[in-house]
Amino acid sequence: MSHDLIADSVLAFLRERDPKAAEILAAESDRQATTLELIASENHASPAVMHAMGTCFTNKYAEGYPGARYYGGCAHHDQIEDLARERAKELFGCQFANVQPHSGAQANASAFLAMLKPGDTFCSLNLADGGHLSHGLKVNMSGKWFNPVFYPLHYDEGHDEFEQIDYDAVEEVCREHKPKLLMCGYSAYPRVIDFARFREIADNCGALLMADIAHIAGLVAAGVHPSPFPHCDIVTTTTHKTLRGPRGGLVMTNDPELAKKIDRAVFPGMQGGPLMHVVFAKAIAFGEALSPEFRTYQQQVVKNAQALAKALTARAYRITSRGTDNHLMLVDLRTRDADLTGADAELWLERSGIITNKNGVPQDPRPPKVTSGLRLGTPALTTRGLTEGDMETVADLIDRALASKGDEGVCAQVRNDVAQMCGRFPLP
Ligand code: DSN
Repeated sequence: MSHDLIADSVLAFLRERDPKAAEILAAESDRQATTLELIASENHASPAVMHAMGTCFTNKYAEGYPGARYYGGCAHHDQIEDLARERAKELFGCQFANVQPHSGAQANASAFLAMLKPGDTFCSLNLADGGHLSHGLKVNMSGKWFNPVFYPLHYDEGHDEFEQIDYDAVEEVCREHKPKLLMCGYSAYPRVIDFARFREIADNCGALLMADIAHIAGLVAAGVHPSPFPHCDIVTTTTHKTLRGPRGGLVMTNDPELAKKIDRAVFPGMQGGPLMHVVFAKAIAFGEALSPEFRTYQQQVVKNAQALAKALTARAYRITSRGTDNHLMLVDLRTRDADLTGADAELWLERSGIITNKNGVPQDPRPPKVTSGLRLGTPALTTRGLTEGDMETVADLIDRALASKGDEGVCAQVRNDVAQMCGRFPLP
C-alpha cells in the first residue's frame, strides 16, 4: 500500500492509538494515490494545507471576530484570521472578506440572510442547467424560504451560443419578476461568465448582484477567468475546489454596509464558533494561491480541460456548449452510445480507477439519479502534474472502460493502467 498523503510517522502514531480508524485512513490515502480524480469540484490540497488542519487551532472557541471575541485566549486566533482575511482580499482584489463560513452552501445562506427577507424573489440558474442546490432548489432552504425564478440557457442547437447563458432571456426574466437579487456563478457550467453584462441587467431591474464562484475561484484568483469584482455586490466561494485549500467557504464584498450585514449573517446568524484550524489552513492556502506557480497551475488546468474535451470529442462523445473555457466539461454520453447513462458510466469508471460524477446535461430527459452525462474536471489531475499530452491517455482509459460496458476484465486492465499512470504522477 502507498500512503502518499500522510507522513508514515503520523500513520504509525494513529495505528498505535486507534488501529481500526487508522486502517480506514490508510485505505483512503491509498485510494487517492492510485486513482485518477476527475470530479470537477475536488482537488489534492498541499501537505501544508492538510497539516494545518491537524493543529491545535482546532481546540479553541473563537466566536465573534478579531478584536471582538466572546471567549478569552483568542490572541493567536485574531492574528491568523486577520492574516487569512488580508490574503483573501489581496487574492480577489476586494475590500472585505469573511473567512468563517464552514462551506460554500453556508456562505450562500449567509449571503441570503444578509440581503433578503423570507419570501423575497431572487433570480438564478436552475440546478438542472448547471446551477447549485443552494441557488433555489425546492428542497433547499434557498428554495423553501425564498422565491426563486430561473433564467434559461440557449437551448436551440442552431444558436452560436448553444447551451450557454441566454443573457437577453436573463434580462426578460428580471424585467418580469423584479428580483431583489440576481445570481450568477455555477456548479456545472463550462463557459466564461460575463459579470459586466450581469451588472447591467441587475442595474436595469434594481437587483443586487451575487456571484458564487465556488468552482472557478482558483481561475479567478490567478486571472485565468475574469473577476466578479468590481461588478458584483457579494461574491461567495468555497476554498477547496480549484482554489485548492481546505474544505470551507468565504464571502467577499466591496460595500462596507453589506460587509457589516455579512458579518452578522455568518455569526451569529448562521454559525456559532468558527473552525479555526480550517481558518488557519485557509490562510496558508491563500498564501499559496498568491504565488506565481499558482497562476501557471491554473493556466494548465484550463489547457488540460480543453485537451480532454478535444480528445473525448474525437471519440464521439458530445461536449455540451461545444467546449470549455474553464476547468470542467459536461460530457453527453448518448452520442457515443445511446443507451449509456451517467449512472452506469460513473460506476464503470470507478471500477476502472477513474473517479467522476454523473451529471444531467441541459434538457436531460433522464432523471438526476440516472442522467445522460458526466461532469469531468481537471484541477486534481493537473495538481498531479498531468499535461495536455496526457489527456489523450486519460480519454483513452475512459473510453476503454465505457466501451466495455463495465466488463470486469477490461475494467481490471484499465485499473492497472490507471495505477501505473498514478505511479508516474505522484500526489504532492
Ligand atoms: N458539490 C459541489 C460540486 O460538486 O460542484 C458543489 O457544492
